[in-house]
Amino acid sequence: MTTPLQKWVQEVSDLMTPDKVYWMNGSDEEAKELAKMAESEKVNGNPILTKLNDKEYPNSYYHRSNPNDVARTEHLTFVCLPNKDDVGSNNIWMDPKEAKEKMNGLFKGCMKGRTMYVIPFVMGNPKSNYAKNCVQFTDSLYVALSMRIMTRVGDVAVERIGNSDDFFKGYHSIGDVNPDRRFIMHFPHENTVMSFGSGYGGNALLGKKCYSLRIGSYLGYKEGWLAEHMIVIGVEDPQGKKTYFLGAFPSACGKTNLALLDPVLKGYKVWTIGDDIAWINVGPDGQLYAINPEAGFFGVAPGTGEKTNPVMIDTLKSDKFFPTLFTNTAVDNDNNTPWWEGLSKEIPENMTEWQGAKYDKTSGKPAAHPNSRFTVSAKCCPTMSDEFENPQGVPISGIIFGGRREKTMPLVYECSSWDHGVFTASIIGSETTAAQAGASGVVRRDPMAMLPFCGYNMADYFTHWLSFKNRAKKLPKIFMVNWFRKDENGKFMWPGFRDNSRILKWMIDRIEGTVEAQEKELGLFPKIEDMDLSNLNISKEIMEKLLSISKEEWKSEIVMIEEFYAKFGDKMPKELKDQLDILKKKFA
Ligand code: SAT
Ligand code: MN
Repeated sequence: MTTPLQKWVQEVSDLMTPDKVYWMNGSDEEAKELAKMAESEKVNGNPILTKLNDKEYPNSYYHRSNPNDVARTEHLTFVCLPNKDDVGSNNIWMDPKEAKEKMNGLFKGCMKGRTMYVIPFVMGNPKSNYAKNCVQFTDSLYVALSMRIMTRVGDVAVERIGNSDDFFKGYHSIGDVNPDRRFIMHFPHENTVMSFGSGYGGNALLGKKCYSLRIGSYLGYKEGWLAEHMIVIGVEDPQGKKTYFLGAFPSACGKTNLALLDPVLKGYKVWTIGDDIAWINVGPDGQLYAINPEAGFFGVAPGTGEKTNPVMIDTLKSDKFFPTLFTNTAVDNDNNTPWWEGLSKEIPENMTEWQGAKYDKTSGKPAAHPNSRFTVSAKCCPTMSDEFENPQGVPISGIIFGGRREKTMPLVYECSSWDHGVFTASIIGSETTAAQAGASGVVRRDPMAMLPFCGYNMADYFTHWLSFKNRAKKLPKIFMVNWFRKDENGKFMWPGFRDNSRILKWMIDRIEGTVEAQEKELGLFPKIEDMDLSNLNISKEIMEKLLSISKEEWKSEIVMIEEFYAKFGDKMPKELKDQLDILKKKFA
């Protein structure tokens, strides 16, 4: 008897006409075999993978992508629900019928001369009721090996799927890596993504942003849960008590550093559960529980160093999983090790830059691409929590939202209610940095850090968030942070990094109810004497500045928020408009 899965794979291979179809089983032997093949197979004259120094970076390989394929391509990413209004102004819409015709045209015969890798995988621990069954195929060995790191690949997914047709269907071909023939099409109502023409993480590892966030958020809307672009951490206090937090930040706000934090405060420890994605359900006791559906990290290399993220450096040097991949970094030829800006102070003498040329230090250009990446298993991370595999997830006591703001946003405050928290999350904004396209220093709104990842109308998404006040019996506290406020001379006032543990401690004290807060226009603020600033050279005056609210700045902020809200039209929930009115009155 043919299962729906087998039938689907047959149909797809009839369309794409690969020379061979290979089903991945997820074993170590298989991974080693595929890596060996990737070392000998060449694309544009380069091997797909090159082995790196096994002593310093065990099990590690280097990959150089096509220079036109180094990041997500939001303008080529579509959400194809039947009804245009359901995707909202936050997505680009295409009629599903038209989108399928387009993709089938591209897919026809695209794997001639290639192997089709069929990748069955589970997002989440296969033992969890919250886990989801998925199958993606690809004609890229790099993508196949990356999927093994980022998801739970193997027969367990085939067993879970059995005779059912209810699984995520991911179509991927790298095609000819031509930006004019590159599309990432989502069909949330059919649990399907079709992606052509890119091998980059977020475009090609379909379990990640495409499924776990865009399709996931849509499923969550229909089924009563949340798929969020969030870290999940457990903070252990000196008595050994653990408090679990979620955290959402737009890019370039130190999200990964917080997920793997080594706290400066004595006796505190941060346990990592997730660095990018959280699936949040109401548990049997009415509290919110989160799992990380992924199995690895796909992180930005530049800026990762002994000072900013020592735990990640240890993770990258671990030998606990095969393989670890480095993409578009530079290579230090004397040691055959990957290198990127921020890894070491000294720039190695003899390097190959990310596009394959000899690196010229005097060029003023970075040696690694600013979006160069590592792909590494969570098994390699020394701070991974025992709770990472817990099928129930972890009970969430606090949700942290943040952005990068030179002015306006205080270091930390707590929201006064669920509605107020959802409002605060809906207005988060971040200033663009030099690493991003476009002008630096412009505030971009990015509600819940989900703007590029919400797979349906964001106004409906806000309504869904608000609904949790009726779904859950006990809700987490919501906090807003900004590590990046500057003084009149343009200097950062807060040390950030490991010192952010001081802020986590205040949040725990608030959750435990051991400290009071002061009510201000924006929410509940810390009293400076309640914050643990021991061994930190920071004046009371600076602390006051970090926590201050400027009426003038907030008046113009409110104008920007009103403009932003207007984009979502009349579907915008009343609760959020009311919150904006309340805020407006406070600064009138
Ligand atoms: O989309 S990814 O998760 O691959 C990384 C990114 O945000 O660009
Ligand atoms: Mn992300």
